[in-house]
Amino acid sequence: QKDYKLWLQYNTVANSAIATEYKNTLKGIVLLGNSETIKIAGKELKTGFSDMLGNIPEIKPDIKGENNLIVSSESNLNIEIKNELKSDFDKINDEGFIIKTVSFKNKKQIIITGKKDVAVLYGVFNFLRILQTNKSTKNLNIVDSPKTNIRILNHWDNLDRTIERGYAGFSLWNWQKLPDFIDQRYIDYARANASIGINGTVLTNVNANALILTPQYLEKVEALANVFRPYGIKVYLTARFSAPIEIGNLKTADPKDSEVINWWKNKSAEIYKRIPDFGGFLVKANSEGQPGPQNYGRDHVDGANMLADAVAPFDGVIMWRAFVYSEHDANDRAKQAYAEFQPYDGKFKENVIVQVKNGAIDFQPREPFHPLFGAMPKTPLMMEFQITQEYLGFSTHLVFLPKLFQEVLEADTYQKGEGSTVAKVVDGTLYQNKLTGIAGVANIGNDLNWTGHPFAQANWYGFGRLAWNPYLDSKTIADEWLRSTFSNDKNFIEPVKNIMIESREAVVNYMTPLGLHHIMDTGHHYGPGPWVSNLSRPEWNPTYYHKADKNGIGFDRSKTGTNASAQYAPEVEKLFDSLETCPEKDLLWFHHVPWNYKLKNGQTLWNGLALKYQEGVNQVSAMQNVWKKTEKYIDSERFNEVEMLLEIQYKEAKWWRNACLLYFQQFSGKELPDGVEKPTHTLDYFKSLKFPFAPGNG
Ligand code: BDP
Repeated sequence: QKDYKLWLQYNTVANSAIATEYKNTLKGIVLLGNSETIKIAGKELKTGFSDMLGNIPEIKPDIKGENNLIVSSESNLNIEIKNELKSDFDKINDEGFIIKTVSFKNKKQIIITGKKDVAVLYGVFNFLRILQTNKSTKNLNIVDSPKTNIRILNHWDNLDRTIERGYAGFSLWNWQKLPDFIDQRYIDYARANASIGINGTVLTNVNANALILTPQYLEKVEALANVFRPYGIKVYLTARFSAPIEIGNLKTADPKDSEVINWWKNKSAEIYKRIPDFGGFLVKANSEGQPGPQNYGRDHVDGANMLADAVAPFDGVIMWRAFVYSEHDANDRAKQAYAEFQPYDGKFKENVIVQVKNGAIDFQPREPFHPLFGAMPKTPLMMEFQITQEYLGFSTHLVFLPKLFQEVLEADTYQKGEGSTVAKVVDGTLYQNKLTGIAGVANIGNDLNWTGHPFAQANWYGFGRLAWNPYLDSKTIADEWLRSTFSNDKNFIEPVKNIMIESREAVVNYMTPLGLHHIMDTGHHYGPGPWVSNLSRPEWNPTYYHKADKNGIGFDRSKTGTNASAQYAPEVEKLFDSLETCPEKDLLWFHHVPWNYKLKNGQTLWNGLALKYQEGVNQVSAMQNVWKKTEKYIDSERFNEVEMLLEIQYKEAKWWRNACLLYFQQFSGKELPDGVEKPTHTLDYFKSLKFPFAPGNG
């Protein structure tokens, strides 16, 4: 099954000139070292060569002749080569690699090296990508290091194997059969992650179950850690704050209680005894009903630092999430995380990193960047992206997320003057933070194709690439991914790349144009529900977010409203605060705008909104037309799957347009403009729809 192989298809190199070049520059392989990691690198090269070129170069015990591929860590390299590469070694960090054509004793060789074996493995995967994307292997000179330390997937996997917000089947982790049964999938998962530089995985849901910390389960976690280790992947777990009560028989989980402190210290020691390179804990505390330090009159700093002390002797890390609600600013959820966390700047221990979602609400199709980025100079902040498409059509909609990720990473916080981008906060260069990271909520399950939608694989891939280098362009990522996953034929790549790049704006247009947000239906977030107003927390209701009325629509977060704009640096605040300068893509995020307001294109807000919904539908229809023409370039299996999925996406885009426009029309009281198709059903019909089959909260 092609789907299963992800971006590691290793298709035969179709262009014979290129294939000949590869064969001529790659006559032998010299693999130095014998760690598991180096063995994996060697195996990967053999698979790659035999699949792409039909033959494996001669495996040589040492460097003889020319045109060899020399694969070795720095320490195993011949001293002369090492000296020759000295200035390159100076440039890389422990996980960075060098791929270079050198002349050694007058003979041309290609070297793949790095300081650690895992860096060599990264180099090998990058080298294979060169072949997969049909780039030249003559005169290579690549020196590349990851820009962040922790490049990690967050699996929201429950112990019963359901996945919160998972749309690709059940959890990969088969707790019942572990530790004795090692599913081949664990290995393939590790390999796929290593190929894009992901070096960590949180196995369990942020809404945590304390049982994972019991010996019964730790034994199983240990088995997974053993599988992942040679691929450079560390295992992390979520820590349920009340675990000392639930599995430790204590009366409290108060972070200042000495028994509690000891319990976590002992628990950590127990884990590290099994898994010496255990990464640490990810914690969701005092959010959405989860227990936390506030239950005992303590704060996030007390909670995080207590856990940080427990793992510090073992170099463990605490990733403490800033996804909280708070009593401050009850009238605007977008302000709450900042209000709660910003005052803690500088108070966390060195091995704590605060994990912040990309936007202040919750993984919407579009949000302005989270105001915490850049606002806590003395605290390492890590990015949390959501790869699983909770609010973006699940695994049925083709939405290329690296475009969204890039928009956030490029955003300028102005916190240290112009050019203080979110990427610089995240990679630590803005404030010289030592600990850095990017997390992605995984979209992976046990579906045959891993991610439900064949194109959702690109989101896993793109996440990994951006975690490695947050400055990469999403177009480059799409290009690489298409070539490695489908074909190098430019008649396929160019049009399909365009639909990927456009797909993000399409979903914004047919779901939440012009800065609208959180108008998805209750609980499961499947489909439109702008009318929903009966949820227990006001800030879970779509009506709280769009605030449509006779006068207009949108959330006034400017200084005439909740003043959320003031959480940004003055330059950004000014931009968002005024109706004239606020980018139209964020208009209704920051302003309550009259229906007759004139948009930049001369349309009234009502007409402009309606036309945006229509544009989203048209974009999906255009995607379908492009896809139809790709049949001759790819396998029929994936062609058919994507074709069916696009048809669903088209239907659902129309559903979104119709339901939202009929609903908002009650307030605007205006006709739909020309060019917008008339809805075929009534508003009551859309409101009556129920979805017992929609995957929900796991
Ligand atoms: C929301 C999800 C919920 C998660 C929560 C979180 O709806 O299932 O538990 O975020 O991130 O997006 O903690």
